[in-house]
Amino acid sequence: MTKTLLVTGGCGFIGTNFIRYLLAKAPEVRIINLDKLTYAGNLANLADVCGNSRYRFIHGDICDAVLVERLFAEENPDALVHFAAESHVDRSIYGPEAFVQTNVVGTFVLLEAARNAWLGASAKDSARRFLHVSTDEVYGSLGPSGYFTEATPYDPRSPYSASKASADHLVSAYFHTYGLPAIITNCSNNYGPFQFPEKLMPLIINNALNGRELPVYGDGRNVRDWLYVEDHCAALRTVLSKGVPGETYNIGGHNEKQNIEIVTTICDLLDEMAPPLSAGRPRTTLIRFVTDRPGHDRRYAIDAGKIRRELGWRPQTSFQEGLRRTISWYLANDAWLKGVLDGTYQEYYETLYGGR
Ligand code: NAD
Ligand code: TDX
Repeated sequence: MTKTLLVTGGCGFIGTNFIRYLLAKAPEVRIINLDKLTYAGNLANLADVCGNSRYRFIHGDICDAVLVERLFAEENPDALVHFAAESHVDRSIYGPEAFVQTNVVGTFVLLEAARNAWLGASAKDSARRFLHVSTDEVYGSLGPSGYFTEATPYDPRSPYSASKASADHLVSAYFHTYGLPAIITNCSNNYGPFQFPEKLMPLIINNALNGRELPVYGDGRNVRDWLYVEDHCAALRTVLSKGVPGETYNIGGHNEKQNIEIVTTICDLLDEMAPPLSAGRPRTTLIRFVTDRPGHDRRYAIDAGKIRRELGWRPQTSFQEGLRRTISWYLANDAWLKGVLDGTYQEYYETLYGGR
């Protein structure tokens, strides 16, 4: 039986990978993709699937309640997978308003539309799902040891993570108050194809390819837990089919790395895989330590034991393999990279890194 999924933010990094993953692996699924096409959304990511009868694109804003309600009435989706967000921490520091608007108000609009459309279906019995894709950043910052579990209290530190935490609380409230069959996932740092070059990995790949400085914040010893994006897509598919409404699932790679290690590994791989810099200069010589990000969380690490035990998901891609695949993708998709590095990006880069 065909299932209709309403996906929000499907033209961004994870949404694109998720849609491509489902179109390839889940023939029973039909996807409606609602995306505003902000700077982070790129229609070209899905150009090759736009003729697929299992795919429909709608250009629009999740904050537009009339549009969202019309889509629920027209398409009668079985599930919603909510990716749409302002997602970059540094941008939230310089301009928090859009984060509150899309991440909090937008999520509220979707919740209201789902509640109205699915009214009467009890959370226990309904096959509907409101899958809210969130982040480990809602838990705040860890010291040198320990892990975030689903029971870790929320302690967001940036406008981005505060807006995601607010959205998570609203989703949870709609489960408890109205019985909306909602599930929340909190995932660690993703990497892979189609990631916009404001995030650490693609920014470093792009700069290192072009012989530009590689900005590392603070002492470079902040730790992130890196997960290959396809493993995240598989986890979300598992949660959609087996997850229990009202539950939260942490998703992580058990793959903690200091930022400086990420940057030097990318440099070494590019020296091996890409044309050399002039005079064979190693790319690590481009590294520059710059002023730290305000409120920079020191360490994130996920305990993904619950999703492993209860739903049987675990990551499949080793870090070495994932990083090689990511770098190969950027090398093979030079035109994509050039396409997103327009004047607006140069302005952003200058504002953020100019005087640093
Ligand atoms: P992204 O910034 O690459 O993409 C966001 C997408 O949402 C873009 O296509 C954009 O056009 C769209 N969008 C933004 N505002 C919108 C609006 N008002 N209406 C409709 N569409 C809108 O983000 P991403 O990295 O793909 O992240 C997707 C989701 O996963 C986000 O909710 C993010 O918080 C969460 N997440 C990301 C990571 C990560 O490492 N990237 C990790 C954990 C959780
Ligand atoms: O130029 C840089 N230099 C640098 O040292 C950039 C862009 C980042 N960094 C550091 C900051 C972080 O410690 O690298 C680490 C990773 O930074 P980002 O790629 O900006 O990711 P992060 O802030 O960890 O947040 C990401 O993971 C959780 C995503 O952007 C979020 O959307 C997700 O929720």
